[in-house]
Amino acid sequence: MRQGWALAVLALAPFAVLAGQTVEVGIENYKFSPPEVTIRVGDTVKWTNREKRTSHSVVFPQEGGLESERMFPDESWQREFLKAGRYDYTCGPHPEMKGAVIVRE
Ligand SMILES: [Cu+2]
Repeated sequence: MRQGWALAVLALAPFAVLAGQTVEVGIENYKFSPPEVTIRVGDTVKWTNREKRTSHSVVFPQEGGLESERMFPDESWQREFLKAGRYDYTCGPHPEMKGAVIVRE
């Protein structure tokens, strides 16, 4: 019984080590805050709309316009990044809003 438990812990440990961090980006006053984040491969960026009434999205034009769900106030959307590179993004309804995710090895 006790040995079985120890084996289960050992089996799960590698996933705990590999699990990425989650980095938060707020959206307020028609701006992404911070506008640029640097993360590592396997990390996740979580955007949260902190406006009172405006909705936003996150669009990646370099990836065929991959777009999040529309985020209404207090809603979030997240994406895990599995490849190193620079990911510029904007907001669907407000193309003047700019942000970037830099993913390092
Ligand atoms: Cu917007």
